[in-house]
Amino acid sequence: MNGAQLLMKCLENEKVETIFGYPGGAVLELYDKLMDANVEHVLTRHEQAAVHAADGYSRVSDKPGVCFATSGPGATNLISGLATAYMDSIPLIVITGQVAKGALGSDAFQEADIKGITIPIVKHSYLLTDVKDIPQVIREAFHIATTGRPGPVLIDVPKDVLNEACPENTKPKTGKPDLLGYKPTYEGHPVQIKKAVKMIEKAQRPVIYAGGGVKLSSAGSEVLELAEKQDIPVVNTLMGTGEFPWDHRLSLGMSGMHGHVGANKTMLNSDLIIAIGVRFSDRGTGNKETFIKDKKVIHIDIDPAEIGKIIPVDVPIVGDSKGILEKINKKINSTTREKWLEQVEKWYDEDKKLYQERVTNQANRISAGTVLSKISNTLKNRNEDIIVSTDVGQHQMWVSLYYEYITPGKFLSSGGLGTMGFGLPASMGASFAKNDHMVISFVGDGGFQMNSQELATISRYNLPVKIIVMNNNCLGMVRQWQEMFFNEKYSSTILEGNPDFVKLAEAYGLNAVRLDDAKTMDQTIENVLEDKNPCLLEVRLCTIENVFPFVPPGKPLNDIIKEGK
Ligand SMILES: Cc1ncc(C[n+]2csc(CCOP(=O)(O)OP(=O)(O)O)c2C)c(N)n1
Repeated sequence: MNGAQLLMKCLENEKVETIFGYPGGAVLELYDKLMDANVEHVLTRHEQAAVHAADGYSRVSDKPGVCFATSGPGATNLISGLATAYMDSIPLIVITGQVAKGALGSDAFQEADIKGITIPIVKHSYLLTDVKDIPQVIREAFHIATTGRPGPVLIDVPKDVLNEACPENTKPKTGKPDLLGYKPTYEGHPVQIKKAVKMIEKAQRPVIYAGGGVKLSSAGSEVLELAEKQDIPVVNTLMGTGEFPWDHRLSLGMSGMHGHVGANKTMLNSDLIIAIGVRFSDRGTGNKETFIKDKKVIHIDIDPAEIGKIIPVDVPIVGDSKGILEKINKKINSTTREKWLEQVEKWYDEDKKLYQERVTNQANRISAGTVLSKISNTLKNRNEDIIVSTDVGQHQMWVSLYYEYITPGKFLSSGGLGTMGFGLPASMGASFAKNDHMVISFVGDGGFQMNSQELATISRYNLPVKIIVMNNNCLGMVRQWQEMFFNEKYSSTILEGNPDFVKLAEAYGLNAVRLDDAKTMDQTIENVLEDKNPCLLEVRLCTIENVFPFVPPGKPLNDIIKEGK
């Protein structure tokens, strides 16, 4: 048995079923042995797409995504995907080929120090220089990627290590590796938990702020129990989307720069923020001083480095959100908060009215609001598991504002890095993980073209992905900032020379249709959603349609621009 065979055996031992990747010289031996292993390999058309697909696979399953690439350019094409996964705490195992050990550091053909390059954007990394270490490194990598705060782990393997014969009887490792200095905390300190219970019971205007950590720890039902027991409204970050029932009386939706007015006002006027698995990103907090003024903060997070990083915290609880909330829920009394909720409801209704009016006023034309409301309303009447993904830009924010029907663990978006080009390959990966689910992939015309070559992969595997290209013929979000903050100087944001997206999809063998007439909107959308095959819907939007509400960067969350000109 050689290194490549042993590596594949170790991956089988970790129950890996699907690997996304792209071959090359340094991984020829690995790809040779991959064909004999009990693992499906998905050949994407670009390494960036492979790593985003592995990421999408991981986001909707309880497994880390796995990705292969060759040395040099193959490895460097993974960088955006690694950084995306790192920022959103997504567990990945990324295996890159490397030049032979003897050539390391010699600027050999296709040599890049990928371990060095990626140090700030991985949870951990290895240069695997001894075939004997393969079982230990693979076991450790899976352990590190999936425990504590999850994240991507990179393993760089020189090609001679893949070819080398292993000592007899070398076997994959099982069990929990004992790693010096790596002991994630899960339990939460009992004294802090007690303090949190008291603080919540004493609060007059508490709000729960639920982030991506709620999804990662599957703590949705515990958040729900706490909210109901204590009658606390729930606001989510972009990464927390879908974890709290969207139609619950206590649900306020997303807060922050493009958050709901009701959610933002509730956050600012609360006297206690119960932050669960959030990292207080600038997009969420707006002006930090105003954000925390006159309020206490309880922060539950598995990563101690997050506590106090951005804002001061009164009760820090380090550990797994689910277990900690279970303990809080056991200890805490039930109560009702009529006065606070009456006020919150007023803000919420005011906000809702604004949206409903906007959608009603736009009923005769194709707008983000009308299209997304129509898709959301059609799908919520079906009893179906649906995965929703977005790319980055205006359409991403429109989805979070108008598309209501998102269920736990079924929302994919690049929240932290905001990586254009993420959406299409991520939805592809999600479709491999959950092949019985419909996957809806909302993309802008800009971001779509960053990885549109993956239409080939979608077509090849006949993945039931519905690609909704929100085509406004521009880099909408950047154009909006130029309109609002740069005196309408539209520098390089109009996408002249876009292809015919319908023809492009058809060229890859996909069904495709264009929506450019409001009269046909309902029927066109219904037809697309009925289609069991992969298909693309191009939605022709007006270039000047902007996203509102909008809290300008660095401003307090109540400094809200509700409508455009
Ligand atoms: C890889 C990458 N490059 C640049 C940006 C900066 N950026 C953020 S949003 C945006 C515009 C996106 O345009 P489009 O994909 O058409 O979506 P829209 O905003 O129009 O919905 C750009 C260029 C980014 N987020 N990611």
